[in-house]
Amino acid sequence: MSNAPNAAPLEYHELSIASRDNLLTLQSHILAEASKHPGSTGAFSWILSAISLSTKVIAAKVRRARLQDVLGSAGSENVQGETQQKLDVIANEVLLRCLGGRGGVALVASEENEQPIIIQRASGHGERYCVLFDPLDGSSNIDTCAGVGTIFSILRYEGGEPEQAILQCGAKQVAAGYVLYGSSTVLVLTTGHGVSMFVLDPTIGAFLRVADALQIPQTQKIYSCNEGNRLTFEPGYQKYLDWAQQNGYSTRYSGTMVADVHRILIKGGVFLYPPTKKAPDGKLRLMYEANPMGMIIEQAGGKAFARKQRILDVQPKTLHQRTTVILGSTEEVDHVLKHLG
Ligand code: P6P
Repeated sequence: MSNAPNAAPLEYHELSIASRDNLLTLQSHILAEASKHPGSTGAFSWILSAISLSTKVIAAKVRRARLQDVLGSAGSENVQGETQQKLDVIANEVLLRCLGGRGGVALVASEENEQPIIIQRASGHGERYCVLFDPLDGSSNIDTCAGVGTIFSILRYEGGEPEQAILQCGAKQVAAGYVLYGSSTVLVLTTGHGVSMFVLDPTIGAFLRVADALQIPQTQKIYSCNEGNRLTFEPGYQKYLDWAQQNGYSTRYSGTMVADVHRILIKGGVFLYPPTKKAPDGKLRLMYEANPMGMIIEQAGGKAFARKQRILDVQPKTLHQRTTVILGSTEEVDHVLKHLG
């Protein structure tokens, strides 16, 4: 690259890569996606922007939790009968506050609230959406500084009473994503056209895109499962675990779905939460854990099943219903399904 006086103008490809790679923020990505839908009102973009803002606030609170004495139990239980961590309540309130002010939101539903919350019953025009979320997945791991996350799912609001309007199968999601508060703060998003990944740069307070059109490896000898429940698994799952261990598989399990699924998205493998004696229908929630994760994994070229049924085809009956989960690399999911008979 010449800087000599009177040198010919530079071509863009002659610039050094460092000055050429464009800094693409989540905001720019959202606007670029919106520009592909000329008739859009921008409501969908506003919702994604609210989720971006919320998760930046949650990330800041998670990282200072021990310093600000917001670790541990809030002394209350959520609708699941699970002890709420202080940060569960805080994260939930942050999301409700940020989404509550956005015009395109008709309803929100949270793991922490028994019923959907009506934001705007009717508006003059344009698309409106239902936003579902698990505000702080794996929060019991906060005290040990392990990864925790936020999971979200976006459906169209197609009218009707909230309790029914929100009960749509996962295949009708218009967007899904999660934020992992791990060694860095990573946001993974799909709007149905592939999977993009962003990392929060705390020095500028922006999510920067680091990958687009993410593809999950088709195979990887890693399974992620809480084997403490193994003796209560149905025989097919136990046969799979025997087969995997006889074929040199490794196991990785953190107890936070977002962290375990993110590892599988990046490295491949299979995550499974089989039925157990304590959770005969599975432990994970269909609407705001399995469905969004299922959409992301499928968009990345993987599979997501509840026993022998595609998770995104399951017709929900209640907002907080639970499901079993087998998701990850196509070949690895097939190995599990083969043993279920
Ligand atoms: P177990 C966290 O409580 C969670 O909902 C998921 O994030 C995680 O995958 C699962 O439960 C862990 O459940 O029974 O293995 O502790």
